Formats: sequence, C-alpha cells, structure tokens
Amino acid sequence: MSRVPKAHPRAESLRVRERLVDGFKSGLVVPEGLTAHGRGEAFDYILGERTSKFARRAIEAAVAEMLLAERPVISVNGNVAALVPAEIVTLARLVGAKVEVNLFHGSKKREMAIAKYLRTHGAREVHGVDLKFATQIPEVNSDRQKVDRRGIAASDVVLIPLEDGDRAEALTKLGKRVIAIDLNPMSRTSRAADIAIVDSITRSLPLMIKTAKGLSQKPREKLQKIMKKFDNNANLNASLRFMLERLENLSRG
Ligand code: PTJ
Repeated sequence: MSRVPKAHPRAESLRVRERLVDGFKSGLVVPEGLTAHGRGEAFDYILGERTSKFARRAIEAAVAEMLLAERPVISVNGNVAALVPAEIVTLARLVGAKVEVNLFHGSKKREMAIAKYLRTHGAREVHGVDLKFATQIPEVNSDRQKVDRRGIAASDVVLIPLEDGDRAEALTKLGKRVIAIDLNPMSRTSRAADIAIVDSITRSLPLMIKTAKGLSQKPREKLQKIMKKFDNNANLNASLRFMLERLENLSRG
C-alpha cells in the first residue's frame, strides 16, 4: 500500500521513488541505483515528465526490431526489476524475448533475489543466474561482462534499460543490435545504441507492450520498413532540441 497522498501534485513521481526505495530495502536495488534514478528524474523534469513524439518513434522501431529478431533478450538490473517487473515479463512474452539478469554491481545474492522477484511476477525462465551457463563478453570492465551463454551471448537483439556506456558499446562491437532506454540523450549508452528510447522506463515499458500488441499483427515487411526508417542520431538530436526548446520557453516565463 502506497504511503504517498493521492492528491499530492507529484504523486506519480513519488510513487515511483517509493518503489525504488522498497526495492532497495528488499535487496533488489543498490544505493547507486537511487542516485542513478535521481539523475534520470532531472532529465525527465526537463522532458516535462511525458513521453515525447521522438520517444514514441523509438519505441515503435524498438518493438519492430524485437519482433523481427531471432533471439531477442531483455537485460534486467536492480532498478529495472524494482520499477517494472510485471511489464518486463509481459513484453518478453509478447515479443518472444528471453529475460536475463545482468548487474553492474555484481552480487550472487542480488541476482537470485531479482530472478525470484521476476518469477513472482510471472517469469517462467530467468537467465543470468546459473554459473553453469556463464561466459564473458570482451571489452567490458565491470561485472556486466558476465553473460548467459543461452541469453545475451547468443542474442541478436538486446534491450538494455538503464545501462552503462561500456557494455552498450561492447555489445554493438559484437554485432548485436542494441536498444537502450535512457532518459539522458547525451549518454554514451544512448549514442552507442541502434535505437535509444529517451523516456522513463515506467512510461516506456507500458507503451512498448501496447505497441507490441498492435505490431505483432502486422506483416514482416511493415516492421522492416519501420526499423529501416529509424535514425538514432537524428532522433537523439531531435530529443535534445525538444529539451532545449522546453528550457527556452520556461526561461521566458
Ligand atoms: O543493479 P545494477 O548493479 O546493475 O546497477 C544499476 C545502475 C542503474 C545503478 C547502473 O546501471 C548504473 O550505474 O547506471 P548509470 O551508469 O548511472 O546509468 C543509468 C542511466 O539511466 C542514466 O543515464 C540515467 O539518466 C538513466 N535513468 C535513470 N533512471 C531512469 C533512467 N532512464 C530511464 N528511466 C528511468 N527511470
């Protein structure tokens, strides 16, 4: 039961914080996850805490890409698990993706807790927790180098929400198509990705689910067309200009 008063003008933002803090207390989220969220909130404030049309375009392209993929995988860290566990499971089912726990601040205990939490939200199989299947990807210096042979290592498309730039770059170098969700359009992750969704994960995941329901009925040619039309650099630059315009308008009062 939420402790946030319903009538509070920033109720939604406070509820999201509450989910993250609960996740921290129950061992899903690291302290650094709380600061990362604060950074995201600052960008979201500039975006007007709404999904821009540029993010919607990226969402459409991302879902098309995942539906066309042969071995798509969704990478889950502590923040992602705490904020959108059920949505991750639903999206994975709709696009036929595997779910893999992959942590920046590696910890066996937290991996297990996240996998269990995803299972209580309906996940049947969670990769990334069984050492028998663990392997490493090159050029990543953090704990994120550990991946599952059946999951990220074998994937052709990886969705990496709230990720660090190192692994995003490493995954693209490995020839994988990378989809990021990151509120910072300037981050190395957003720039390295093939598709970057500049939006809060709490809004973009429900929208991805809705989009997947619609696009899964469409022919492959239509999905290919959506994907080919998308230009990540142009879309990121447009997102930045959108933020600049908002700041300019606000500064005029
Ligand atoms: O659970 P772990 O150990 O894997 O750690 C997770 C964190 C998030 C701590 C780790 O991945 C990390 O340190 O990430 P970074 O490098 O701080 O990057 C997180 C990015 O996500 C930043 O660019 C934030 O602006 C962005 N971000 C934060 N909250 C959200 C977000 N983007 C979308 N939605 C959010 N709610």
